[in-house]
Amino acid sequence: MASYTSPLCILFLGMLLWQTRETIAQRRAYVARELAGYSPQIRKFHLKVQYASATRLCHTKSIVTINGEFPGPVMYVREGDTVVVKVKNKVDYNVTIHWHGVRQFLSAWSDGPSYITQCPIQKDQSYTHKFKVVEQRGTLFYHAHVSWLRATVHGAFIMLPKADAVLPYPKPAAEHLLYLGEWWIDNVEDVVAEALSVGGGYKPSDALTINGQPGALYNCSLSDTTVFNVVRGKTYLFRIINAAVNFQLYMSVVGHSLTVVEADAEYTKPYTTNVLVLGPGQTTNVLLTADQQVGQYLMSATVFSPTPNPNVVPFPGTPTTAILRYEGAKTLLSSPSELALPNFPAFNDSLFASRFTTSLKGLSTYSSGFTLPQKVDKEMLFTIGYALRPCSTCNLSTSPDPHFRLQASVNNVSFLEPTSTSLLEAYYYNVSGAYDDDFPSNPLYPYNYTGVGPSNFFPVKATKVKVLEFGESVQIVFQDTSTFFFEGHPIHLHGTNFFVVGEGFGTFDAAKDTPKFNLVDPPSRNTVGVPSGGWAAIRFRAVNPGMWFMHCHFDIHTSWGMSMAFLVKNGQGVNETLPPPPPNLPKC
Ligand SMILES: *[C@@H]1O[C@H](CO)[C@@H](O)[C@H](O)[C@H]1NC(C)=O
Ligand SMILES: *[C@@H]1O[C@H](CO)[C@@H](O)[C@H](O)[C@H]1NC(C)=O
Ligand SMILES: *[C@@H]1O[C@H](CO)[C@@H](O)[C@H](O)[C@H]1NC(C)=O
Ligand SMILES: *[C@@H]1O[C@H](CO)[C@@H](O)[C@H](O)[C@H]1NC(C)=O
Ligand SMILES: *[C@@H]1O[C@H](CO)[C@@H](O)[C@H](O)[C@H]1NC(C)=O
Ligand SMILES: *[C@@H]1O[C@H](CO)[C@@H](O)[C@H](O)[C@H]1NC(C)=O
Ligand SMILES: *[C@@H]1O[C@H](CO)[C@@H](O)[C@H](O)[C@H]1NC(C)=O
Ligand SMILES: *[C@@H]1O[C@H](CO)[C@@H](O)[C@H](O)[C@H]1NC(C)=O
Ligand SMILES: [Cu+2]
Repeated sequence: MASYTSPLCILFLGMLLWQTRETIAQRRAYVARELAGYSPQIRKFHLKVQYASATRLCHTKSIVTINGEFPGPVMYVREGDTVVVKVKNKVDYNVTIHWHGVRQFLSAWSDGPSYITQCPIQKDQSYTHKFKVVEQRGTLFYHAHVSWLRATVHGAFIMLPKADAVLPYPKPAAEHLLYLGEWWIDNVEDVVAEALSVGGGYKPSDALTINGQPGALYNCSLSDTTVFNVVRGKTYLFRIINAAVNFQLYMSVVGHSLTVVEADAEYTKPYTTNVLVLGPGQTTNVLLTADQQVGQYLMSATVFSPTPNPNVVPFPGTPTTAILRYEGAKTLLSSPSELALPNFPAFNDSLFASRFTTSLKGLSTYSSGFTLPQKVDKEMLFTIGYALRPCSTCNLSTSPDPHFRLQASVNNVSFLEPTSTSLLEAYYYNVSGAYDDDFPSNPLYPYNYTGVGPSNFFPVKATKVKVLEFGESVQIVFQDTSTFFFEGHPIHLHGTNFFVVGEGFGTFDAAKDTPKFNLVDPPSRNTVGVPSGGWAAIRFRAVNPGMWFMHCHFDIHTSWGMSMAFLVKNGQGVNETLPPPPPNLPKC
């Protein structure tokens, strides 16, 4: 800790800021201000949720932002820091902020998902989060965790390794921050409200974005295209965050290969590829060497949607682009046709995505506070897929009967969000009736999940949690179902990382598939892309008491109920017991 105060360290942090400043000029002043007040143990931030005006795709609208910035300000912290963040809500929507992927060890009250660990922060109110960055380093992000507000309310949360830590890859010359996102011309909260009232699909976004900009191929966007400056011969670290709302994305750079060195803020064995696959909620650090001729090259992202055809789940078909510009490159971009796009796999190439994810190997079987369980205490199988619910006000032409609404479920339970308390408060204060603790560990009855399933795809709509005893080792197999059609689902768990020990296509077969699990070097993640028409298996140890949301990171699927929560009970020791809530926890 003493090394924090050394001038060398300040210089290092200063250089880091200087090196990244071209990417998003706005955040420079903010970060400089924050670091000026840096102390080794406590890092204080103020996030104000406020409106700002933004123009994209020839239209201007008001968006919800953090501190008026989109993407929001970058938060730099260091492993071991205590982070204190005051969030003030100045908009008409209820808001919470979630620190996506931060383990929140013994600080479940600061996790942020609305009605799970706290009631929302209402207009003109504030809430101060306090948590420690325990054994974590790398790229994560914070985002709103109410409805779909995270579309514009998000920013990077970068955990620098301890000052004396040795990086498992060569030190890059500089680093860049790259957010992938989606943009609607309409107000995003109106889009989701409309979808839920009609009961059918939703209006897809009008553009994909890189650092908030659609890029050269979209109308009225050319001059605002994001530029990443590089110098020929140097190697750069790109911190890539998929902050999109409803789509997995491919990402690629013309003429340059990308070496993955970290995923979801856990180091990986280096893996070199031309195309990355990121689900929403996933982050990936890659090394890029500027080893081509001096010039400009398109960096681009496009949708990976492993559904049967693009009409079932419509998506923006135009790739978003940014420019990788070498120092000394002659011209700025004057027309989109000047530069070639990368070669992407087909929009529905599940095999490519699976090759990518199974190529990621963890650097160790130790991850932020726990080791990979070689034996498990609780084995669970969670089916995930679409479903229907009766709805008298709906008119859904695509369903068997128009008076049904689209839903999604986990083990045939479609999550019903509480409205008058958070689950964690209900648990802590012994308030009965807020939830049931009988979430099923397995489907009600087995069937061929990827074949012709049962005709009854009408789930229970309920607030159910799964109780885990402190210290239990858990294995969950997520199984996509064929209800209507297959779909990939990026499943995110709060409160802990997990090891992804296996994935495959078809119906999980314990006898055949379990022996093939990777118990040697599985990646540790916070979001797993469950293959379309397939399964993924994860393992973790329940050593963080609290109420932990688990949900599909496609916001539309969470809106439809593809979520549940784990209640991890206290253990014996002081460091195994959830402390009381902070005094200013928002009230419902
Ligand atoms: C650009 O605008 C035209 C005319 O409104 C529209 O047809 C086209 O789809 C737009 N292009 C993109 C990429 O949004
Ligand atoms: C991908 O989509 C195309 C066009 O809709 C279709 O012909 C093809 O069968 C799909 N491939 C897979 C693997 O689903
Ligand atoms: C339901 O939607 C169909 C077309 O999607 C429309 O023709 C019909 O009038 C609607 N019915 C009601 C009751 O709104
Ligand atoms: C809740 O119930 C448990 C077990 O009966 C008890 O130990 C605890 O003190 C109660 N908490 C509150 C806030 O009443
Ligand atoms: C499940 O259904 C799929 C698709 O029809 C079929 O290929 C598979 O063999 C079935 N599995 C079992 C165990 O029956
Ligand atoms: C889902 O739950 C409903 C309501 O309890 C039940 O009727 C149905 O059989 C269940 N379906 C499956 C696949 O478990
Ligand atoms: C709690 O502290 C004890 C003693 O320091 C340590 O052995 C144990 O691993 C800690 N538990 C957790 C969950 O960190
Ligand atoms: C905001 O949250 C409060 C407390 O849960 C709730 O009563 C109110 O209806 C919410 N307002 C909106 C606009 O959702
Ligand atoms: Cu999903």
